[in-house]
This record gives sequence, structure tokens and C-alpha cells, in this order.
Amino acid sequence: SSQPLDLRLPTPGCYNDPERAGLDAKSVFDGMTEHLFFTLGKLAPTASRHDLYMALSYAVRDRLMMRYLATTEAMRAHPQKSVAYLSAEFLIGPQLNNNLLNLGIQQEAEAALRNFGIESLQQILDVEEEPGLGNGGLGRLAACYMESLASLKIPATGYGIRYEFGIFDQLIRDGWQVEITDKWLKGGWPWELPQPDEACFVGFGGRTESYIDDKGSYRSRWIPAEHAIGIPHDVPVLGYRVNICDRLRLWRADATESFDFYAFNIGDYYGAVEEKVGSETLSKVLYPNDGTDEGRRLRLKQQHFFVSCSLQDMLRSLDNRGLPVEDFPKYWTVQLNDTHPAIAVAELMRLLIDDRHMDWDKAWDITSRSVAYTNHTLLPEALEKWDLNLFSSLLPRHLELIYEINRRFLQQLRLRYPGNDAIQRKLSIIDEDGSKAVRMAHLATIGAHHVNGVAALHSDLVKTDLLPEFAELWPEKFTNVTNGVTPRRWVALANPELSTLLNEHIGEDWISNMENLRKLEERQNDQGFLEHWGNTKLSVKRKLASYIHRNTGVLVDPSTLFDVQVKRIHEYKRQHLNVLQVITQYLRIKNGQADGMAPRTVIFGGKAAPGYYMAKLIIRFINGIAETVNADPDMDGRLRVVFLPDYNVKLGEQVYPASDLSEQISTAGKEASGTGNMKFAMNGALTIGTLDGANVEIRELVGAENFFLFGKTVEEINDLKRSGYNPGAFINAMPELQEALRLIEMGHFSNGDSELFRPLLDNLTGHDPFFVMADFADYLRAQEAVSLAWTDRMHWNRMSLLNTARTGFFSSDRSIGEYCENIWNVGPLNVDITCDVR
Ligand code: F58
Repeated sequence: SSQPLDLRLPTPGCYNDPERAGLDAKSVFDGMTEHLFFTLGKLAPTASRHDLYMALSYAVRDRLMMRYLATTEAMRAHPQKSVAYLSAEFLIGPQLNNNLLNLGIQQEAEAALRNFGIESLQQILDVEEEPGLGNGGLGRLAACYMESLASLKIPATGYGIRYEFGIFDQLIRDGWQVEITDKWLKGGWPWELPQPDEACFVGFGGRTESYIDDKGSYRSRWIPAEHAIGIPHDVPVLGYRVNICDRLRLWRADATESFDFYAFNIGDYYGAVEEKVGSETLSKVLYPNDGTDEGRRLRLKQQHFFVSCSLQDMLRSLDNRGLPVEDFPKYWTVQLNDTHPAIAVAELMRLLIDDRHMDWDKAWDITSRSVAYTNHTLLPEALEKWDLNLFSSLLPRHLELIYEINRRFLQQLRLRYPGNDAIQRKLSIIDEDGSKAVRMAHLATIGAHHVNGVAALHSDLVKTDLLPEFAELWPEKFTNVTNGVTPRRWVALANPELSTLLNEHIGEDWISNMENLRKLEERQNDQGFLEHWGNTKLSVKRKLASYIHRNTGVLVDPSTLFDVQVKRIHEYKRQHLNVLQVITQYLRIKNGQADGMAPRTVIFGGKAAPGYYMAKLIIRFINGIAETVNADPDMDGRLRVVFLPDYNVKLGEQVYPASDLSEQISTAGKEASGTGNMKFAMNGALTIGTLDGANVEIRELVGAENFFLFGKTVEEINDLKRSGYNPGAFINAMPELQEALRLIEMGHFSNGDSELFRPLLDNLTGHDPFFVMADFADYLRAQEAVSLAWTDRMHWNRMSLLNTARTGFFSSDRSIGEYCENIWNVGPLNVDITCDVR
């Protein structure tokens, strides 16, 4: 008989075994070699760059796993409250460099790569495909928040959907946007761990029925007509230089086996296959809408799918640790990122009442103490409403529960406002004006203990314009958390040149405590330092110029003012206002009236929703102007216009650091916050902007003298609306604007085609819903102030420095700190790793 082998499991409590996951270059190299051989089946001499990317990523993932398991173990041994961030989108961007930075091993990785014949880490980073699991700001915010949660050591899970196809890739053909599918999974994505053992079932459709349970009580239950399975795919989210590692849990839809078998048994092979195909489409594709959203059945299914899986998962985690369901609010705080996950209010009630046999009051107490809701928009067309027929056919039991939530709420209203039927109709969850619909913002507001907007101005407007009666009813429920962005990705990673400068002069502490950038203010009058500051920006601009040349063929001069507008294309964001201003500059140059005008490179980037005609026409418009301007020798050295195709997180990382001027020019009251505005300012760009969203707070912090303000305020816009806005009156007062419009109309920017941009012109000269004409003159004036400021470069550099120094407030660490303190009531977890972490 053989002797038992002397095998050792990893030492309990030691998750940082240096032999298995050390952080020195040699260990990283060894890890890569192992993965090349055993995981990828490759030998080093024949490994491609993609192979090396995969090998390095797996080696890095091993190092995250140590911290991830330590975190899970700590939460099992000492349960404490955890954040569940529910979001239909997580726009996480490239993972490798962020994880290297947060582990502190960028240089070690570079050294390891040199042994494979790779000179710079960048060559490997370039290979990474980003998962585009979001449309824009909302999805990116969720990603920044996960990174800050981990960095602040707050235990958290981000719950979402693992879309097989994320936001489309954008090509530009003949000036038009063309969408192609994003195949982010095609080369294999090394950052996720599927956990099929933790799959959850979700029902759809069918009917409800009453029955008498074994204790003799009447109960309801749901008999769904179909099911899907959610398979969790976990992505570790490591904080900056900490031992805790949170997770993103993304659900992939699969078919239910039980149903397949049933169909096989009755010989309906085709039906079984159909069910499989049907449920897999649930997580197939991200809806590429930005704002306007017609009631799409599949989208509601997606929402219920990921919300139900996530809540079941939270309840199961209590069961697994032997914690009582009644303590749900003690161990979970559930944040709804907009109304997309708002069905959680009804689903948690259903799980507690139908599955756990809890009574209504107890279930409502638990639900309403656990859930909070963040609003991200005031645009009426973007407020989610579901047609009642659609809703009841898909979620009949949820509708019953919503009716009961609503009945109790309306009763409360009746007592508070006797005889006021109008207010009941206005606040009801069910919209009865026209065809009936479920108002998700009302469901979320009634079910949540807190409702917050995403910038000070926006949160005020939520209270005064969007939900005023709710705010009067529950004033303490409504609050503000101004958005933030992570300084790790958006400065430390994206702008290594600036980071080095900062580290040398004020130390590295700003990376985890961004208010420390204030120390820079001491240098604001130091000529040598300001020169250094300007040169640093210039060297980053050179890199972007080379990217532009490689990707668009346009040669741009890095010494010109880089004037940048990158964000989703939307009329309210007013890219067309920017273009009209460019045309004016073009005309001034043409007419020899351009003295004192700063030479500029005007850069645009952003995707349009595929069904949003006007947005797509704006892209065509930008490209039309770019073509005419860039081909005109009179413009040489004075004006260039560039449209960067396929704007995404990766490209954003190149753009923000290389910008001089940040265009934040939405119609006042329309942009809830903006987050790009923050990324620009912290990287030293000056803002030209309206008093909208977080622009207001940026201006207050950096100082009015370091910000180019223009445009009508929310009140002025409202006054214009009330008095019957007539864009013609503004146009008539501006001969230069008339000339610009006339040129467009003549086809000057469309090869003589006078029809191409007509819908745009008709829109602007007709009803001009976003007040482009009303703000044009003041915008032009502000742009002249920009030009003037650019002529005194030292002064410009000083303003730029002050923008960086004073925007530490916009770190997502500050935002998350406020959520923890004012909304979630959670604190940090101390993960005790017995072995030392370097
Ligand atoms: C954005 N919303 C806001 N929605 O427009 C922006 O002001 C804010 O800074 C940001 O949220 C973060 O708070 C946004 O990005 C979407 O992309 C939705 C996706 C789902 C369909 C409807 C639009």
C-alpha cells in the first residue's frame, strides 16, 4: 500500500503566497511562462502579442485571486453590510493596466515582458479589447464607483448583464456613422470566472394563482410560462494598493435544461431548440439607446432577468452564512443605477412574500429599508414607462404586487391631501393618461429610502421639476451626490506624463487622496514650473496627434489649441452649436478677419444611437465641415477639424490628457451631471461651458476666472419657453450666423448638395428645441475669450494648473464616501492577510 502524499493546501489565511503569486518581476515572468504553456498551449518563441497579453493577464488574475478569496473569506467569517450596485451597464474599459497599477507592478510587468522580447508594456496593452458593456456616462460611472468602492475597502458586488455584444463599433463611411457588432469575446477574455454552480432561475410570462398553504393561509404564486438560467460571470475588482478585492457579477442567460428535457420527452425537438435560442438572446446584446427608448419587450426581460438573479443571489448569501432573511437590510444595501433595475422593488417583495412566506408589512419594511435610487436624467423621453399590457404579459405577479404597493401609497396620499384627486393621478405608479403604463421612476421613488440626483443643480431640479410632490411628501428622502471619476484610471493611468510630474513635486498621495492636488497651488506663480507644466501637456498632445494621423489621415499641429468635444452625440449636448462656431471661425479666416484668433484643432468623438436620425446627421455634418476645412490651404496652421471614429474608454484615455479646451455646452437643465467634464478638468483642460450639471460645481471650485462661462441659465431658458421662443429673432441679430447658415444651405460643406443638411437647418431655424440659436452669440464671445487667453501661454498654463489643483473634489472616492455615509451606512472591511503584501 502506498504512503499518503505530503500535499499542502495553501496556508489558511495566507492568500499572498509569494511562491505562487509574488509581485516581483521574476514571479510575474514565471507566472506568464506557466500560463503560456499550460493555459494557452504555446511556447515562448512562437507566442504572439495576443498570447503574451493573455499570459500576463492570467498571471495578474492569479494575483487578484489571492485578494479576492481573502475578501470572500473575511465576509464569511465576519459578516458585515455589503453594497449591491445594480446597473444594466458597466463600462469597465481595459483591465490589464488598471490591475497592474492597483497591484503596484507596472514596472515588474514591463521587466517580465522584456524577457519575451517586448520593449514596452504599451505594446501589450494595445492588444486588449475593451468590453463595451455600456452606452456612456451612466455605465462608466458604475465602473468608476466599483473601483472606488474597492479602493475604500467597502465590500461590494456590482450586479449586471454579461452582454455578448456590447455597444457597437463605429466606422465612418462617406462621413456617415456605420455600426458594426462589437466582438469583445472573440479572442477570449481573461478577466472573468464563470460560476455555473451558482446559477439562478428566472421566470417570465404565464399566470398567477391563489392557493391555501399547509398552514391554511391564502397565498398567491406565479406560474411562469418560460424560464431562463442566469450563470454568474465574476470579474474581480481590485482597489488601489489594498488587500480587498470586490467583484462584478455579470449574468449570462442560458436555456433551462428542465424545459429542454420536457420538450424532448413529448417529442417537440424544435420547440426545445427554440426555447434555448430564445433564452440565450436575453443577454445577447446591449441596447444602444441613449435617452429615447420605446417600450421594447426584450429590454424589460433583460432588466427582470438580471435583477431577479441578483436578488436571489443576495438572499442565498444570507442563507449560506446562516443569517436570517429578516436581517437583509443589515447585510445588503441595494443601489438602483437609474430605473433600469427598479423592478427590484417588486421582485424583492415577491421573493419575500411568495417564496419566504413573509407578511406584507414585514416584506415592505425590509424592501424599503434596503433600496435606494439614483436618477440620471430629467429628459421626459428618457423616463422609463412600460406599457401595461406588455408588463402584465411578462410579469403578471409583479403587476399584482405593484398594484398593492400603489393602493397603499395612494391611501397614504388620500389621508395627506383629502379630496385631491389630481395629486393621486399625478403620483400614481400607473399612468392612466392615454394608454396605461407603469412609471418606473415612481416605483423606485416609493420603494427607496433615498433618491439622489448626480450633481447639485440636477438634484435641485429633481426636487422642483421632476418629482416635486414626492419631494414635498418625503423631503428627507431626497438628496444629492455629485458624480466623480476615479483618479487611478483617469489621471494615473491615462496621463503618466502628468502623474510623474505630480509625483515628483507633491508626492504620490494624490492618487488615493485627490484633495492633495491642492498642494499644486503653491506652484501657480513659479515660471519654471508653469513652463514644465505646458511642456508636459505638449508631449501628450504629440501622442494624440500621431494617433489622429494614423487613424484619420489628418495631420494636426500639436502646438495648436486642442479644442475637444467627446461624448454621445445628442441634440441636447449640442455638438452642432460647436460646429456652427467652427464655421464662423472658418469664415473669419476666409474674410481676413481672424486677427487674434488662436490656431485650433477642433476634435470631436462620439457614437449616435443607431435609430436617432438627427444625431447621425450631426456626425455627417461634422465630417462635412472637416472635409471642407481640412482641404482648404487658407486654413493651414489655423484651423483643423477632426472626427475621431469609435470613441470608447480606451480612446478617452488618450483624449482627455491631450486636451486644452473642454467643450461642455449642453442646454442648461439638460445634462444631469456629465463626468467627461471632470476628466478634462483634472487633466488640466479649461472648460468652456454652460451652467449645467456639474459644470456649475467645477466653475465654483476652479474659480470663475479659470472657466469660460456662456449661455442662458435654466431660468432664462424657461422664460424663453414661456414667452414663446423664436429662433429667428436671434438669427436676425447675427449677420455672421446668417452667413454660416447660408453657406450650409448652399451645400458648401456637402459638395454642393443643398438638401443634405436641410433637416438640421429646418430644425435650428424652425423650433430649435435646444436653444442653439439663443446661445450662439454668447458662445462666440466666450470662444473669443478663449483665443485671447491662449495668447498669454504662461497665464493659460497657470489656469490649467489651477484646474488640476482644484478638482480633487471630483474623485469618485469622495462620491462613494458620501454614498457610504449618507445613504448606505456601510464601512470598510479589514482584510487580514497573514502574509505580507508588498
Ligand atoms: C448620464 N446618463 C447623464 N444614460 O446623461 C450624464 O449627465 C451623467 O453624468 C451620467 O449619466 C452619470 O450620472 C446616461 O449615460 C444612459 O446612457 C442611458 C442608458 C440606457 C438607456 C437610456 C440612456
